[in-house]
Amino acid sequence: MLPFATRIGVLCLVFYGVEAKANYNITDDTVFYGQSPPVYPSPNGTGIGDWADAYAKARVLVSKMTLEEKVNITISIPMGEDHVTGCEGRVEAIPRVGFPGLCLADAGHGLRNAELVSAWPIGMSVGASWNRELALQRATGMGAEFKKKGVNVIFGPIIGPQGRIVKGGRNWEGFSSDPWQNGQLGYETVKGLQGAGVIASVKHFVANEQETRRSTSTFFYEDETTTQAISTNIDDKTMHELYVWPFVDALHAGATNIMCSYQRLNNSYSCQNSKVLNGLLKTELNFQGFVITDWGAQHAGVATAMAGMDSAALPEGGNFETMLWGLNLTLAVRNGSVPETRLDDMVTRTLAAWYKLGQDQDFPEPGIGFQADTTLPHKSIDARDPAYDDVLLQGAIEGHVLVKNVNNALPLKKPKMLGVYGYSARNRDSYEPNNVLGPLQTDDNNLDHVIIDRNGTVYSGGGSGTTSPWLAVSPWDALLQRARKDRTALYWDFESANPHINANVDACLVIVNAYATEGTDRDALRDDYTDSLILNTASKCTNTIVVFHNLGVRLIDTFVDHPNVTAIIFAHGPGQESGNALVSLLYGDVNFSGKIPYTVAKNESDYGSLLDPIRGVEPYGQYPQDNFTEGLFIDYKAFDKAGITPRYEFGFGLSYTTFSFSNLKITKNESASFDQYPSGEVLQGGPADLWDVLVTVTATVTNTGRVSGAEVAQLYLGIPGDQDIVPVRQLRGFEKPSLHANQTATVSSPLTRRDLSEWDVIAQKWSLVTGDVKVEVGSSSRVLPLVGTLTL
Ligand SMILES: *[C@@H]1O[C@H](CO)[C@@H](O)[C@H](O)[C@H]1NC(C)=O
Ligand SMILES: *[C@@H]1O[C@H](CO)[C@@H](O)[C@H](O)[C@H]1NC(C)=O
Ligand SMILES: *[C@@H]1O[C@H](CO)[C@@H](O)[C@H](O)[C@H]1NC(C)=O
Ligand SMILES: *[C@@H]1O[C@H](CO)[C@@H](O)[C@H](O)[C@H]1NC(C)=O
Ligand SMILES: *[C@@H]1O[C@H](CO)[C@@H](O)[C@H](O)[C@H]1NC(C)=O
Ligand SMILES: *[C@@H]1O[C@H](CO)[C@@H](O)[C@H](O)[C@H]1NC(C)=O
Ligand SMILES: *[C@@H]1O[C@H](CO)[C@@H](O)[C@H](O)[C@H]1NC(C)=O
Ligand SMILES: *[C@@H]1O[C@H](CO)[C@@H](O)[C@H](O)[C@H]1NC(C)=O
Ligand SMILES: *[C@@H]1O[C@H](CO)[C@@H](O)[C@H](O)[C@H]1NC(C)=O
Ligand SMILES: *[C@@H]1O[C@H](CO)[C@@H](O)[C@H](O)[C@H]1NC(C)=O
Ligand SMILES: *[C@@H]1O[C@H](CO)[C@@H](O)[C@H](O)[C@H]1NC(C)=O
Ligand SMILES: CC(=O)N[C@H]1CO[C@H](CO)[C@@H](O)[C@@H]1O
Repeated sequence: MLPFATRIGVLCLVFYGVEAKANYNITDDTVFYGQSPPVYPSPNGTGIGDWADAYAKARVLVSKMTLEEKVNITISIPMGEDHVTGCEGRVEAIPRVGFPGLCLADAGHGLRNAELVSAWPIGMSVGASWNRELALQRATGMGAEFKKKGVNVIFGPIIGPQGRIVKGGRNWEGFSSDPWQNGQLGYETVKGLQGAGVIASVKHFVANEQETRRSTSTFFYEDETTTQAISTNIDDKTMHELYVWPFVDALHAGATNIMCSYQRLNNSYSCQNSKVLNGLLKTELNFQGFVITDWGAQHAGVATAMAGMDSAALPEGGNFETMLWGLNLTLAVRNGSVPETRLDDMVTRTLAAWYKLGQDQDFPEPGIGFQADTTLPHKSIDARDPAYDDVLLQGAIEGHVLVKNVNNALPLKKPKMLGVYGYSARNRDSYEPNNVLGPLQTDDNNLDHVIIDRNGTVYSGGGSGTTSPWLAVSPWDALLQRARKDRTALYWDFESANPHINANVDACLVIVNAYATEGTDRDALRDDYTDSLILNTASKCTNTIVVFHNLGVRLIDTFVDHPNVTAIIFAHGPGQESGNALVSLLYGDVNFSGKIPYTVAKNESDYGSLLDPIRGVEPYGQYPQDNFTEGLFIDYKAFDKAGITPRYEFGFGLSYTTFSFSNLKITKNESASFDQYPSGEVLQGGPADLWDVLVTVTATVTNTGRVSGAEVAQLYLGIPGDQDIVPVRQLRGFEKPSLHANQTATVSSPLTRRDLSEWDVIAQKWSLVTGDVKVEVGSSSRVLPLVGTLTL
């Protein structure tokens, strides 16, 4: 019964006319900008590559199931008062065929709403660390906690949003504003989580770049009218080279689940967009696992099934009898609207993911360690593993970025007297009086969507990505320990915006934050209260050291050049080891090695149209539109294109030592194929030969300072082409050697066919670049002392 009502956009008018985005060739004249072409039928998962065994087992199990049982596998029932477990979603067990069910839970930096678990550094801290090995270890440790608690599916990692909108409320959950970096760290994270035996739900597919109007207005907002979610209208080239890019890495790593996003894409909801799911994900990228909706992101029954969605996650209060799938999917299969083979494919994909990670053999009872109401008697399951204590601490440390350090302000040298100011220094101990879960849960429910949380320290953001760790060490907690050891006298004020300051203090720490949470975008990139606290302190203290727990870009131009502001640190969201990490850095026990994975501007206006989310619905009535006309030019690519000097460029960060770069070498792999298009077998993620290494770039990094430290060596490529379309430079490599003073290391970055290709919208393939490619290596996106040419 085609066509299905798949495209709300078509039903509701938004025909733009043939004029497509000027820079791109749209080959099919019937495809107008802002519309999604139909792609049917939904491809079956086939069990390619290392999925073969899992598919064989899944097919056997599916063949034993009744229609009603199969339909039940496609539904995640939300946690509710009637349920014992605290799983965010649950797939019912089918004991008749020996299927124990699934527990699905939030989220990307630790298990939410459970006791005896850890708070890992947030995604943005992982990005700031630029450390693949650490990202892998973090994911492995975190995955193990989910598994011990009986969580089959972890709702993470986030590799979209990618920071397109600077005020985006969830940018902190992702790694970086660069798709290549996001892809690299997403790859390691999927490997780690799934290596620990849990299904990684990689989200959000795709281009959910703002919280404002991410869904219908009645779902999260209280507008008078019901408006549809924003439509992100994206051309094919930008889609491939920016928004889908990191998902390809996740798929290449073997991701078994993808979460479709809230918003509409080219006017069709992501979870019923056949071009996105059947086309991009399941055909082009040959995804073998299952697609689950974001919570309540399903807006149609038959249409979502046909468009390639496999699993429905219900909003709170969702009712099996009246939901879009559930009973109605049974009916739709019975009356022929949805072929039973489509349902079989949904269930096969889901069970194949379960088999692929061995959850049929070696997995706790789903939801076993996860109690909805912890005041009731329940099993005590301790998910923590002391073997990962170092990873929690090191992850927190490397996520800190030092951006200013003058007058030898840092490291601190056993100060005799130290002043500590600011609302983010100390735990909010009166924060949650009836605490039966974790001592310090940060949640949007309690923070009222403010841009700063003046009630206490921030180590993570709010919403579904928050955590409830067993312990969290604030800066103040750790400073007390250190002060006792060093016999440092401490003076403090955590509340006043204009603290009294003992004139004899050696230094003043001002510890503040910039909060963010799911469900709303940030109001601002700075606030007067915090800036005045910093300026007031600096007016009375010659050695003022500012620390931000920032969950996104934080502007600092109101005080950056103040002569008494001697050091500035972006601490991001360090997780539970926050205070210990900060103190070990402040005192030079360890060295700073983080670099900002985004651009800090001098002024809001420098971000142009990418500063704010699209808020209003006019002139599009109930169908708000967001044309991604900037193409690839977000973050540093936009600043480079516009010739705007940022305050701190993407990839910038200081150390207690210095580094030099030399000896750039570009070596072609002569045995590789340099044909224009890949021709390998299409595995999950794309043609296998996209990952062939065609070129290797090496360089020498030397620690030229007096202490040991680690440097993030970064590689950028300048691909030839019209600079209205092709960024002047794009990140294509990073390595992080640890070096003693005077030590030298050779860093090596492999460049794959994929790294050296552009998406060809006509051929619908990755096309190897030809001509002279500029190769730059250095310490940030703007300090690139080594320059060479690669001729392809
Ligand atoms: C989006 O692009 C279409 C096609 O070019 C254009 O008609 C429409 O006005 C644009 N919308 C906005 C909000 O710029
Ligand atoms: C679009 O395609 C036409 C015909 O292939 C070509 O002449 C033109 O240069 C292309 N335009 C762009 C912007 O690539
Ligand atoms: C969105 O529309 C653009 C312009 O017509 C097209 O290039 C792109 O493939 C479409 N993408 C999706 C997912 O529909
Ligand atoms: C999926 O597989 C079934 C057989 O199991 C077949 O009948 C159906 O046509 C296939 N669907 C597609 C889209 O190939
Ligand atoms: C499917 O799930 C519903 C809701 O939990 C349950 O009432 C029903 O018994 C299940 N059906 C089968 C066939 O397992
Ligand atoms: C689902 O089915 C029930 C019972 O047949 C019906 O009342 C309800 O309207 C259906 N829901 C939708 C969204 O179609
Ligand atoms: C089949 O059932 C589905 C779900 O109840 C319903 O939406 C659809 O309209 C029905 N189709 C026909 C042809 O009856
Ligand atoms: C502290 O939290 C309370 C409630 O959670 C909130 O009402 C209040 O505005 C917060 N205070 C500040 C200064 O942010
Ligand atoms: C810096 O601090 C000193 C010491 O309190 C103070 O006298 C001076 O005015 C401050 N400088 C500025 C520019 O505020
Ligand atoms: C940003 O620019 C605006 C307008 O030019 C100016 O009023 C404001 O002070 C600037 N903000 C900062 C932080 O420099
Ligand atoms: C590094 O080299 C310099 C110059 O040769 C030398 O003075 C210094 O002692 C060396 N430092 C270390 C830690 O070896
Ligand atoms: C691990 C590490 O890099 N430690 C060094 C960091 O910098 C300080 C100087 O402040 C050295 O003392 C550490 O050895």
